[in-house]
Amino acid sequence: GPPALLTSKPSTPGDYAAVRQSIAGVLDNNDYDDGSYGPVLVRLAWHASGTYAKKDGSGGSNGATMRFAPECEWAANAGLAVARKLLEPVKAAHPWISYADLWTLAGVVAIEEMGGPVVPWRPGRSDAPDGAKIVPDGRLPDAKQGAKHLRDIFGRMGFDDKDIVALSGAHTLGRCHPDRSGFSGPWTNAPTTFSNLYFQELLNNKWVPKKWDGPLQYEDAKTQSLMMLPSDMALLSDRTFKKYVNQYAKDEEAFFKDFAVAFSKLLELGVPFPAAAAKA
Ligand code: CCH
Repeated sequence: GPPALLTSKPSTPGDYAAVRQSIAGVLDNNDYDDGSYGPVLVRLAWHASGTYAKKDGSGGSNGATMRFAPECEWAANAGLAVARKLLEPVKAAHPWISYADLWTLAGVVAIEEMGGPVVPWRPGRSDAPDGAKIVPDGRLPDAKQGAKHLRDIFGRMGFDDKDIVALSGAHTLGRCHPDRSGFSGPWTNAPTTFSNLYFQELLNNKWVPKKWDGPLQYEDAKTQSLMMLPSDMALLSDRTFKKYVNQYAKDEEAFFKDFAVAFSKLLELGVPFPAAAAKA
């Protein structure tokens, strides 16, 4: 049955520590993937936020519009219903929190529980009604593309080259699912631990195109058990990106620090916080 925290009476509005505990309580499950829902929760927080455009302030995590069609049906969001459903009992135990705050907080808690940095997070997002105007499909990155595309997509959100590489380090977590994205396999051998292993694997393996029926992806020549997307490989082939890959592979502390800043910023894009609110 569900953890005790989820069956007790609704928590006090504003008790984010209680929400964090409930999220931590639903993370582990030996029947799912590598034993943790952490990675897919991080992906939900990112896709909820990564629709933002700086030039007009549209998109972003505020509104939690991925609850509704068409956003929940975008190809880029395939598989994220798993993460949204997982959080329903948490929402039921803490009905006062908005979905938009819950989804972003869940990504933050998952990263922390998997051994990653503390990511500054504050509440303030509200939920939009079904039928609210949403952004067009196509704002999330396409794994088949390279460095220019990454700069276009992340530049639209206001991120620079260093931010792009730091955020890409989240691929140390989780895996690709053929029934979701069409790609297959994990980037590291420790997909439920947040670390700088992604950068080490990128640098230390010989990556060759995988011979299979699926879309172009790369596998490590030696064990053929790890993968890289074409968009991951762009971090190696672009000189500026590679400089940061080298740095983060050597210095996990620097990666954690830069990731925490960039991920926190990502989750806050477009959110109308009251002017003087402090970070919780
Ligand atoms: Fe990612 N990502 N991501 N990604 N992603 C996929 C899975 C995860 C791209 C494509 C894919 C970020 C950036 C990019 C995660 C976090 C982040 C998958 C497989 C594809 C494809 C989905 C599947 O099949 O389940 C591309 C392209 C980019 C370009 O930059 C960023 C930024 C983040 C977070 C900061 C995580 C975590 C996963 C694993 C999900 C899981 O279910 O295991």
